[in-house]
Parts: sequence; C-alpha cells; structure tokens
Amino acid sequence: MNQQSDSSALSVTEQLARLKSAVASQTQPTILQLFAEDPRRFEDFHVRFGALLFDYSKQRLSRAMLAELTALAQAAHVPARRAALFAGNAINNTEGRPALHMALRDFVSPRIVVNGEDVLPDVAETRARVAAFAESIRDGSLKGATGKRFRHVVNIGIGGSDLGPAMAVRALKPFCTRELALHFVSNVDGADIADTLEALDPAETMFIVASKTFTTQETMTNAATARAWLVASLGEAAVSRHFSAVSTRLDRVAAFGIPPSKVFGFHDWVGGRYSLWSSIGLAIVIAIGAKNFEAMLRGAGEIDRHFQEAPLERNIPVLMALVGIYNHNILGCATQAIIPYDQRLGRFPAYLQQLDMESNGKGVTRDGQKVHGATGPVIWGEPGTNGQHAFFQLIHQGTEIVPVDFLVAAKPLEADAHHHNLLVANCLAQGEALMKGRTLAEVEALLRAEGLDGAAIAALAPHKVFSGNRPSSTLLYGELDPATLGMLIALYEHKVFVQAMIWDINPFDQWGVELGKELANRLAPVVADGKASLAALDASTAGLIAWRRQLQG
Ligand code: G6Q
Repeated sequence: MNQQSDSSALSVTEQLARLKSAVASQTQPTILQLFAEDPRRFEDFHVRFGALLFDYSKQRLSRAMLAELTALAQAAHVPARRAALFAGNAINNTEGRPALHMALRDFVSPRIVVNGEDVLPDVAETRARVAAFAESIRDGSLKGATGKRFRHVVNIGIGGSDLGPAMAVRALKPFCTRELALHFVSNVDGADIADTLEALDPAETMFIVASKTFTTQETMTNAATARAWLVASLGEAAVSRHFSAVSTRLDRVAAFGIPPSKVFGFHDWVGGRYSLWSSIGLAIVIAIGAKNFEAMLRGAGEIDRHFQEAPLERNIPVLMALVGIYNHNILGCATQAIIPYDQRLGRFPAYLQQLDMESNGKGVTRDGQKVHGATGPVIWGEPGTNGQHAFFQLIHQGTEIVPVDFLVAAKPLEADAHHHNLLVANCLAQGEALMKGRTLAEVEALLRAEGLDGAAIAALAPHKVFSGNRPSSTLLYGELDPATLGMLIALYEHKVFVQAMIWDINPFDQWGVELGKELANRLAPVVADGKASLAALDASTAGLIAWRRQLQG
C-alpha cells in the first residue's frame, strides 16, 4: 500500500475511504504473520511512559498502514488543533468556548489565558478551598447541626457530575479514608435515593449537590428529596450545615439555601464529562484527601505534556486514536471493548462510555456538514476475569470482531500475590488467545489425543475452532494509584480528541441529549395527571401511558 504520495489532494475522509477499499481488496497479513515477518514488532509497537506500557503489537496494523494513518493525522492538522486546544482557543465551536480541563491539572505553565485573563490563580484558589473544606469533613472538625461529625457524604449529580467522582472513588478505595463513606445518587428513579438514604443518619450526613448548570431535572429532584429528608428530622436550619454545592451557576445555588462557604465554582470551559478535575471532584477529595487528588491531577498533567510533546509515532493517545480509527473506519468493527483486569476500575468502562460516546457520537462535521463515514464506535466493557465467564464467548468465537483494550496493573495493592498472578495470567491469556486462535487441525489433534473417534472428532471439532486474528491492545501500569488513574483518564481524553479531529467533528458539545430531555419535560405532566389527554401523542406512547394508567387503577 503506497498511497501517501498521491493522496495529498484528497480530503481526510476520502483518504480513509480509500484505505478501507485498499484493505478490503487485498488479503491482509494476520497478526501472527505480522509478528513472524517482523522480529522487532513488539519493540516498535509499544510505547513506555514511566511505568506505563501501551502495547498495540497485537493489532492488525502493519507498519505501512500505521505510516498511512500517521500521515492522515497530519493531514487532519492534529498537531495544529492540539496546539489550539491547549492554547484555549474556542475549539468547542458550537458553544463558542474553549475546552480547557487541562488547566485544572497544569502545575507547570506560568499562565493560561482565557478571554484575556490568566485562569491559573482562580483554579489554584478554588482547589485550595475545596481541599480545606474536604479536610474539615475528613478530620471531623466540621460538624452537623446536632454537633456530630459527618460519617456519610452523598454526592447528588448525574452524567459528568456523577460518573467521574463515582468511578474514581471506587478505583481508589485503598486510598480512601475509613472515617466516612461516600455515596452517589444520580438516577431520578426514586429507588436510587431511597436505597441510599435508608441506612443513613441525617445528623451524620453531608450532601454535595453537583451540577454545572444547577437546573438538571434528576439532580434538582434528588436534591429536593434529600433536603426534605433532612428537614423532616433536623429542621430547616440544618440545610445550611448539611448541604454543599458545586456549580458554575452560583446564583442558582444561593436560592437553595447553601451558604457561599460551602459552594465551589468552576468555569464553563470545563465540559461536564471532563469535570472531575474541577471542584466536581470534591467527593474524590473528601474520599482520598487533597494530596492524593493532587497526585491524580499531576498524573493527568504528565500525560498532557506527553500528548503535546511526543512525536505522533511515539505518542500514546495518538496511537490509541489511530488504532481505533483503523479498527472502526477501515476494518468496520462497530464496537470497542474496555476490559480492565482491575476490579476497582469497575466503573471505568461506563466512564469512558460517556467520555467517548458523548464526545464522538456525532453525525455532522464542525461546520455542520453531514459526515461521510463512521464516527465514534460503541464503547462498552466490564472487568475481567468476570467477563471471561460471560460475554467473552462472542469476543473469541462470535461473528463480530470486537477490538479490546485490556488494562492491568503490574502490582496489586493487596499483600496476596497469588490472586494477582492469576489475574495477570488471565488477562494476557485473553490477548494471546484472541490473536492466535486455534485451527481445525490443532483441535483435531487435541481431540485425537483425548481418544475420541473419527466421527466424534468431526462432529465436535468445528465448535472448538477459534479463528484468531482478533485485535487487542494492552495498557500495563505499575499499580492503580491516584497518579496512574489520572494518567489513564487523560490518555483516553486525548485519544477521543484526536479521533474527533480526524473525523472533523466537535467532541465538546452534546446536543444529542437535548431532544430526549425536552420530550421528557413535555410528557411529565401527562404522565403525572391520570386524566390528561393523550390525543396529541403518537399511538405507541399513548398506548403505553394508557396501559400504565390502567395498571395504576
Ligand atoms: C457531560 C454532559 C452531561 C452533564 C449532565 C449533568 O458532558 O454535559 O453528562 O454532565 O447532564 O449536568 P449538570 O452538571 O449541569 O447537572
């Protein structure tokens, strides 16, 4: 494949389409053949950054294809757009603002200017206020209305105001204080808050209402329920002692009755799904302490510098993006599995699902033209080894090719090495099995060795064949500490950005969630009022509401 020379006149999308048909029209080497032909494949198809190792040698990518894709990233102006991102340009063009979450973890730049103002002093001041407030809860010096210290902190938020803190607190359990417990309530389903509050004592409970806009239906509904629960047992005056808030809309917070000393702001240039680095991370700081949170910020900051400085060929987020583009746009794999062999990363796939799918689930380009070709894939996953006993069947033998990102720590945080050795062995075995598979001849030989006769072998063998040649990447890191978690998140953030630039879409808006919200608001009174007319609704929606009314009697 040598199209680099004559492809400069084509758009990036056209180049992608051309690569796709070139790959489809020729037999491609298998991953095993790529290894056999190239003794340096592992050497050159992995990148180390500190303790972190990104291995993408078990992808179907050839050196020539990687060169083509790297050229494509250049043609899509990834370096210039990356510079524009970090410079605070209004890269979120549909909302007319920068996407500068990196400023929240930048301990190196002398200044970062947005709209003519250096934002770093304000970022540092808010971070210090969050740290002091968190510490006063952690050490018990801040008391509730009855004079008791707080033993429970409930974060009420949804989407970007929930997933990041919930994911990180779970991921960093060994770093969490044992003095109090963190809880997360997000769903408007009353079961969520009811189940959470059931075991809590109002006198020992602090709420964080986390909402960038402070208008989100779910969060406002849950906050009102929590407020009523508190007031019912401690009275109205307790609200100011038991509620804190995180928002960019301080005016709306005041109306809720939360005093300014317990309110923490952030800026509209921090997108919801990028906001755990901001004061939205308050729940994380309460759980792990300011020092550990800073380590997390610094870990992410290191990846920011790597992303800015490493050549594209050795740049981990860029390579992750190119691997994803190859699998999705050229091989046509519709989904991407994220499988952490790290139980504490149990919510990491869900977190990345929002990061990736809300950012890159777009159908028009930055300037509003219909996209040609596929944008973001479906992201999904669950921790291993559990997944092996469930959906891995399809990944190994199904008709869909599912590229997998494996994540695994070199060292456990528990003393018991035996469990972790088994965990690592299982993780590496999956990648190996996906790549190598098992041929019919190999299966037949195994069955013969087991003593099966010819007819039995013929009947059983096809079921035991693994096609192999199924792609995976592995991220192997030292241990799951705050700095590492920061690094992992930042790697994926930048991967998503690079892919968006190649697809020429805006990853920082999310208009797609609007219509559902709008219709829910319109339906709410019809659902609540058993007599409201259903005439204006479509037949299916009307039929469902009518049946519900009947069931309600
Ligand atoms: C994230 C999205 C979305 C948002 C929630 C909560 O990028 O915008 O998930 O975080 O809808 O919004 P509020 O923080 O404004 O309540």
